[in-house]
Amino acid sequence: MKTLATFGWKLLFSTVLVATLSLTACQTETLSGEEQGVLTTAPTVPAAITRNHPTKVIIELETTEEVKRLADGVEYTFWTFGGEVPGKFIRVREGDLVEFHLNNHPTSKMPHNIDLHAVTGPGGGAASSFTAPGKGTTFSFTATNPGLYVYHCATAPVGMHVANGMYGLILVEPKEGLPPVDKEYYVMQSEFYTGGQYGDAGLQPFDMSKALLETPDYVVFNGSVGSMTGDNAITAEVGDRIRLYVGNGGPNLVSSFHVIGEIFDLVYTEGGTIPNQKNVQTTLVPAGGSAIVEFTVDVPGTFILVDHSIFRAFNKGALGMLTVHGDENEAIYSGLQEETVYLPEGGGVQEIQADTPPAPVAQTKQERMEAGARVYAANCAACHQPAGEGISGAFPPLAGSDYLLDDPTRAIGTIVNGLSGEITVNGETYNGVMPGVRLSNEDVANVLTFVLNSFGNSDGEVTPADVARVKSSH
Ligand code: HEC
Ligand SMILES: [Cu+2]
Repeated sequence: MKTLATFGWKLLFSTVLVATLSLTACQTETLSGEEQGVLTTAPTVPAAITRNHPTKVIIELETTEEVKRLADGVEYTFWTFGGEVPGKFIRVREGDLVEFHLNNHPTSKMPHNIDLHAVTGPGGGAASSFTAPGKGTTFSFTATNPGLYVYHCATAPVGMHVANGMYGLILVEPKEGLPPVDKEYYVMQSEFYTGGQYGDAGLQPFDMSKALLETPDYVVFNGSVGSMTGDNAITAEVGDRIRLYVGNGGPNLVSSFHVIGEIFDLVYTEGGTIPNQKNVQTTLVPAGGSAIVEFTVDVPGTFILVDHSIFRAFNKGALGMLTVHGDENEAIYSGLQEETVYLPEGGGVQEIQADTPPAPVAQTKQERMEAGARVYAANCAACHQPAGEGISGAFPPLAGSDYLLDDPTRAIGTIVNGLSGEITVNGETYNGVMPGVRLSNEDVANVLTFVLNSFGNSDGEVTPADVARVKSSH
């Protein structure tokens, strides 16, 4: 009897539960109002949506073709959504009706269209948005599925349109919104395939054969080398919770996204809506895909964003910075506590191979300076820092270095042969190892001339003949 009664109650209870659930599922929110979508340029993200109902959102996006900076001294004809690479960040709410206007600037040479992975329909919108130069097209879609989606151009040859910069992100916020955080940023990785090699100066053409082989010269965050470093770094305060919307435009490579010195507390794998993994070091971001990562910054400093396919980070440009300001927390991170000398047998000065091809011959001091700036950026800045300021205790400064300016000829030997053992620069003692950098006489002359006349230094010129003399006297 008792069993039967319990069973009866359970039955009643589950019937009520099922009825309630199906009622919620059937409730479709009604669309009301209309607004203009606010689009932002990376690394900025539009503000979170506060509406509690879907609306009609009008999005206007313009495609352009323009020459912009890919790296220092290197230019590229980018094809863009909104004038920048990556394209503008679009943010709508689940259930919104999006009226999409794609306008192709009259100066474009190519037609373009848009495939938004957030669209359910042929070509993700591409079938309805083929837009010739000087024309505009309109189509509408309902943002049925929440998530972080890539959009890209899908005009033939598709690979070339994507390789030239035509991609961006659209976030469809779930109805219930995303948990609030202190800072949100937009980071998108992609590759460039250029006629010349990494660092080769001038306007670089697209190289189809490298694209087919999937061997890019550049792998970058937010469209260019250095777009997120130094003064362009993204920032936060100690204690902030940070959410990064990470996309990968490809066209070919998968990104192993990692932040040096941080652990992702939460990852929405592949840009879906379930925060399905905690405590992640590196997350995969597929080509044409995304990920949302969240973490709290506990200590101040510079945290480096990389594709952990590490040559891409340190040799092809896939490196960004997050600068965190605030008070130290020595319990979480002590900083250096002790340094001792460790000299195993067989250790010695090593050599690193420079990755710049022989530069064209510089005639004037001005040409030497320009060529030298590129050699510096590619071979010296990683240690001595972009403005030659060095890093106290590790890499001596070249800016105002009394050691260097006392004897510039000695510096030729330093570059060619490397340097180790104790030296004093501007009163501070250094005892590090600088590997010899394998550069042509021309490049050594150029980089030294550049250093001797930059960063506040203002003296001297070194010629290839000077370098040859030092090499032969060795
Ligand atoms: C891998 C890091 C690294 C790279 C790359 C590097 N250096 Fe150095 N450099 C050092 C270190 C470390 C020292 C100090 C060595 C010592 O303590 O004996 C040094 C010392 C020097 C000095 C003498 C000290 C001073 O401040 O005047 C000069 C000049 C110099 N480097 C120039 C260059 C130039 C030019 C390049 C690029 C062609 C370059 N270095 C690349 C690490 C590096
Ligand atoms: Cu296109």
